[in-house]
Amino acid sequence: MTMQINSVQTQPIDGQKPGTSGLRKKTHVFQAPHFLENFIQSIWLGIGGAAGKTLVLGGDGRHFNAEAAQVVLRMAAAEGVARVIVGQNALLSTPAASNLIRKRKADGGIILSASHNPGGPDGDFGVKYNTANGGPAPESVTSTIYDATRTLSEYRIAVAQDVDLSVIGETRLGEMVVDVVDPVTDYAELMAELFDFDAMRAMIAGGFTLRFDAMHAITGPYAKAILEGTLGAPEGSVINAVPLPDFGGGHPDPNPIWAKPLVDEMMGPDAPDFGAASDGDGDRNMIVGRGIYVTPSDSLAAIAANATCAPAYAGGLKGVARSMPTSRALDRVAEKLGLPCYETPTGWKFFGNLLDDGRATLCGEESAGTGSDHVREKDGLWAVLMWLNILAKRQISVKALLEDHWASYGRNYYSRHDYEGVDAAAANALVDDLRAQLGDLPGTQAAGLTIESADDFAYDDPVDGSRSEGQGLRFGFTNGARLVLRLSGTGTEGATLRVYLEQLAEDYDRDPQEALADVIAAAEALAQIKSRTGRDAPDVIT
Ligand code: G16
Repeated sequence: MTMQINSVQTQPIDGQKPGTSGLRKKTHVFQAPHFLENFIQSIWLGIGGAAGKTLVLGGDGRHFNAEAAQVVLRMAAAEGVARVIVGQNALLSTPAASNLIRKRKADGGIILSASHNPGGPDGDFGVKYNTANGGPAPESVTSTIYDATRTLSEYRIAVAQDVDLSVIGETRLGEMVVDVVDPVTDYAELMAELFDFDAMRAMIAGGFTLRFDAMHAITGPYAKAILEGTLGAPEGSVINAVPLPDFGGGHPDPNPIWAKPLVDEMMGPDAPDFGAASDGDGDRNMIVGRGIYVTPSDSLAAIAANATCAPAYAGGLKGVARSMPTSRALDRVAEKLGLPCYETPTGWKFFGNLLDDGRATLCGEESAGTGSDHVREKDGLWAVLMWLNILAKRQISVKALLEDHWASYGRNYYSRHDYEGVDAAAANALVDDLRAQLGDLPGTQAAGLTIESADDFAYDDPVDGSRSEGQGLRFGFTNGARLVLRLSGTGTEGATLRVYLEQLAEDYDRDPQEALADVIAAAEALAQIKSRTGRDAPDVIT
């Protein structure tokens, strides 16, 4: 029986411009008539048509994930997509989706997630498109998708029952094959290829204790299978392991604010040896040792310095890359190892070309993202396993490893101050006014620090020659401090002002906020953050 396909008349909907990582909106916005459908049809248009293609589909399980997946399937069937590989119950972590796209040689994939943003009816939802390399669509593709959203007049959707996504195996929606796969299996196999699971198993069998907080988000099943199942960590090592549509009411962002219970436990008297957490869709990570929190920038640098502990990286790294606001701790390691070190704009999509071109093996961001060329997304559990592999090989605690690292390389004291939900006009004015002064600032002082350089970061991709401008205001100071200001591209309410603070030092035992006091004062002097945002203090300090 041929399937009925409806052509639905529609109009462009404002606000469908993809941000740092796909399109993110309040869930109710996505649920409004035609919103999701318009965006999906625009994806088909933006990728030059989906007919005959193979796509991967999955999401982080948040509210509206299951319904949205059915819409995508019906629209894919209407478009003539040949095959959709979908995670059971429409679940896939972002790195697992990236892996499936690559492994199954799919043409691309749709990931339903607003990442670390809260979920639920009053929370956020999101849609990302990843290309055939497994990575987030580059700006050339997202801008074509956006253009399509502005002229769209019709979308096509099949009239059909929901596909049963609870059963693994192949089924059909009209002519289209729907291949329901276990979300964990292929990913777990990949991890076993990369890391020395025997050494990690032996360490855990020898009494090494760990706690992984899945924050009621997507990594629960992955962490249970790998950390408890394969590596033998006792049951209960993975906590909050059941993914929930509202993440249990929590904010699934692995940082000391939102994962406070874990950090408190790690600072307490009965702390396990190792603590970690991941976010809504499984691409971010937080690493905590007994008595010590590891900043994402330090984690990246420590991984770079010790990557050869893991079999997949034993031959050394080709190069490393970090986003511009990420601390320059990585640069110090790269210099010592004689590796190229790339500085890209915020957004994992900018690493794709460097990874594809073999210029970088390891990439990371201050926003709790670390990953390698094994997939084309940042990968939370990968970072956790990398740390465990390093600790198992070096037979050292997290604290000792970090102190050893700082003793050899010096310490880049680092912190990010976020002002969330700020009035968008005020936040834009703050940045615009500061941008207008950039040319006059070098040589002047801000709160006693002398400004050496000031610019608006622009990136020229060395692989495809594309240029991305307006990526954040950078200030270098003569005392080795650095300040970056930019507006987040992932928020859904008002604007989020991010202030990134860094101070190079040879000592390593001061409190970061104290060590950064001068550059914090300089930021205030330059940008009048308090008066312009109406805030006394940041909402989140990482
Ligand atoms: C996304 C991007 C990251 C970026 C982060 C923060 O992470 O994938 O590359 O660093 O947002 O971006 P912004 O500072 O613009 O909010 P995720 O985990 O949300 O996908």
